[in-house]
Amino acid sequence: MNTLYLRSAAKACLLTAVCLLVTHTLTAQKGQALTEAGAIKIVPIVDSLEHPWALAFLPDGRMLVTERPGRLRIVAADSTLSAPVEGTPEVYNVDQGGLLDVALDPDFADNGYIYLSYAQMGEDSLASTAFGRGRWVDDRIEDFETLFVQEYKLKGGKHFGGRIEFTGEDMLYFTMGERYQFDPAQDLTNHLGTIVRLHRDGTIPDDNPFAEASDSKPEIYSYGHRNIQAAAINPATGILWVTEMGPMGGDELNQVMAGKNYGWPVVSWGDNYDNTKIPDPTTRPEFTDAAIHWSPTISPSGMVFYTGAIYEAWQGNALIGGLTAGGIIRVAVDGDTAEELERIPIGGRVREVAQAPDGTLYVLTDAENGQLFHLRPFTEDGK
Ligand SMILES: [Ca+2]
Repeated sequence: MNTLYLRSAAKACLLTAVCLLVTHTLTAQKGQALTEAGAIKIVPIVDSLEHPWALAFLPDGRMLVTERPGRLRIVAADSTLSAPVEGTPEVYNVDQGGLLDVALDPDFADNGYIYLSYAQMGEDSLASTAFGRGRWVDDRIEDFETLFVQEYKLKGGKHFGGRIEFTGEDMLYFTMGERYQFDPAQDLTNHLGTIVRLHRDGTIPDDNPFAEASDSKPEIYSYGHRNIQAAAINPATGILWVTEMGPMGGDELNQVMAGKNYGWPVVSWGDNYDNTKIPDPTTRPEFTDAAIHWSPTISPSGMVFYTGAIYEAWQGNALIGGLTAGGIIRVAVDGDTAEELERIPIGGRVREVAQAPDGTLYVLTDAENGQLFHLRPFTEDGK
């Protein structure tokens, strides 16, 4: 081996080390991330949100943000936060329960409807997931009406699910958890661990998969789910995709098909918290298996299929928030298969990911002192 070779090898090694160091520094540095769509700026625009859960964009450019203890706030264009909006429902603010999703009706410009999902308290401190809608009038909600209540109500504050997603056909999907009850997710006589499909006024579509079955809830669209806190329609197919929190490991990304059983708690790619094994989904082909499963867990919450012009490399991809992942997981979806492509670190527990009308992204982090971040390209002068 000659000296020249050694010297060039050492130089290459040094360059690689420097490159790695630079890449790592950029990726980890506060306020920015290096992604396959280039370097992006991560700008905190609102602090002091108490466990924010969901956000939606008003047509005038302002945003609505839910805080789990039961408050709906307006974020103005200058990032100021409003007092709590009047007219929201009472919520069961215990553990994972509270005010959850917010969504504008696809015909909001004509009808002014805003939908809210929440954990609803019943008698004897029993709770279940519910959603309803009211009209947006002068920055408050009028005549809020509950449209759907999960059966049945239970003690405890776990696994409410709670995402609302509109179809292109005057309907919506509402995702729920199994309230940490396990077996009822396989029982079609209740709504635990299910996704329901309803008309926007809460009535039940005639062509739901169990609409004619005598021993099933006619609202149910799919079942055998654990806790679904992210949902988005793939614009390429019009089909719903959801994530599911697994037990110890085994978080899932699923394409949702009418009448299918997704296996919980009979099968899972994770194990129980008491270390008992759960059979793998491949042992029971009658259940629909996940397109992706994650161990260790990412704790998925919040999801959007990116359709903006700003990040061309991400177009058509699912961007999924991760609480324990501490960032966004970018996933390519092709037919009923999916593949993770990259992770974008945010530096907090990501509860919600939303695409703004201008193609930039907004992210909420879940904490007692949660934040709203704006993800945008750097300006030309590097800001
Ligand atoms: Ca499953």
